[in-house]
Amino acid sequence: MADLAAVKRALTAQRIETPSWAYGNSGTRFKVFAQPGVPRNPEEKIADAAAVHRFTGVAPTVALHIPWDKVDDYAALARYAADLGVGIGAINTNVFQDDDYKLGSVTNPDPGIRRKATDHLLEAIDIMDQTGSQDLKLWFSDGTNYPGQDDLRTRQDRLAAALRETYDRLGENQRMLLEYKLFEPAFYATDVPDWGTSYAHCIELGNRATVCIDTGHHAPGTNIEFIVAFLLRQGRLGAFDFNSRFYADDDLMVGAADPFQLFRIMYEIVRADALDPAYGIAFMLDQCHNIERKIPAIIRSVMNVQEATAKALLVDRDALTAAQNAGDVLEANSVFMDAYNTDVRPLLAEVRTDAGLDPNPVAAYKRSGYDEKIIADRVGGTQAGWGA
Ligand code: AOS
Ligand code: ZN
Ligand code: ZN
Repeated sequence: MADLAAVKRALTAQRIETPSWAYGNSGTRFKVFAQPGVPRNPEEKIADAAAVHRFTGVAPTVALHIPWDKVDDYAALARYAADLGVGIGAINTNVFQDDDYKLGSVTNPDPGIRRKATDHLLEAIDIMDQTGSQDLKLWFSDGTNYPGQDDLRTRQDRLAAALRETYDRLGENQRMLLEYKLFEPAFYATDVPDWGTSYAHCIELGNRATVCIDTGHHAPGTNIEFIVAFLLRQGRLGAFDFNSRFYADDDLMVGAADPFQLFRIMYEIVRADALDPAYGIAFMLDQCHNIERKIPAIIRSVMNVQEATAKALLVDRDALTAAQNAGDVLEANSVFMDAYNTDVRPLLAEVRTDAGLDPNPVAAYKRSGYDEKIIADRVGGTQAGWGA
């Protein structure tokens, strides 16, 4: 049996980072459905993240995206966040929304454009120095649409050069998180398409370069928990971008489409003792809430991660190992499924009550009046940047 007191301690210590862009308007390339009360500036996005933290108790940091969250004084922005009880987390870069990047950013055939893209990555590190952020998150939309369009191997050389320059500028306590994505917006070949490519570049760079797994960035049917287990074993798993998908990079609420997959991923985390924040994995959300209210959706997402984690912590590891070693396939599977099929909601309600929180964060948010207040106060909220 899992030790319940230890399970509760682990759930209390768990940390989940929310993304600033999830609070703003977003949509698909077909339509952005603007919502009332969305943030008009980075400060208001941070205020919404602070609201999520107030009701969940486990989301004390918010990731920024440059230039969507551009301000004059980042140190002041970090102080503003601290006053609201949250910190600034990863700094996300953007080398995908400029006409110059049509043929790529750091892999572009034009050295001038490569310089511009790399300078943006370096600028993001300057911002990290001011916000106290430890993580630089890189996602490149670079790739090609047609066979022969550009030289696949040379593009890897250009990528490696930009990553090297960026990595070398990182401070002692800063890390690089290199995200991969199989497809989109490039359709024929993506320059960082999979975990193996990201991992190989990280190995070349050094210890502070790690892989970021966005759960929506794989081919259908990919065994993501295997990737998690492999990277943990190699010490190269730096972060997650959690979300869920039915078809492509849907960015839906994590745990909504496939809660069993999320459980299997969290089991590998628990198995490696990597849940504790001290281990260093950044558990981030990367989501867009196009048709639902954003703050309760983010609260719901945080709760989904907590539920998957609680189930993973409840796996009877001794019984599982015994069944595995005995080659008892059915028993091993049944031990695993017993944990998944446990209703952990009462346990999480208890954890929240013990922490002085409402046991039902979504209901508490709805009762709080925050939603009505932002709708009344904020007129003309902005778009996060996606679906423009
Ligand atoms: C894009 O598909 C990726 O998921 C990135 O993580 C992206 O940069 C992020 O959604 C916004 O910064
Ligand atoms: Zn992502
Ligand atoms: Zn994505």
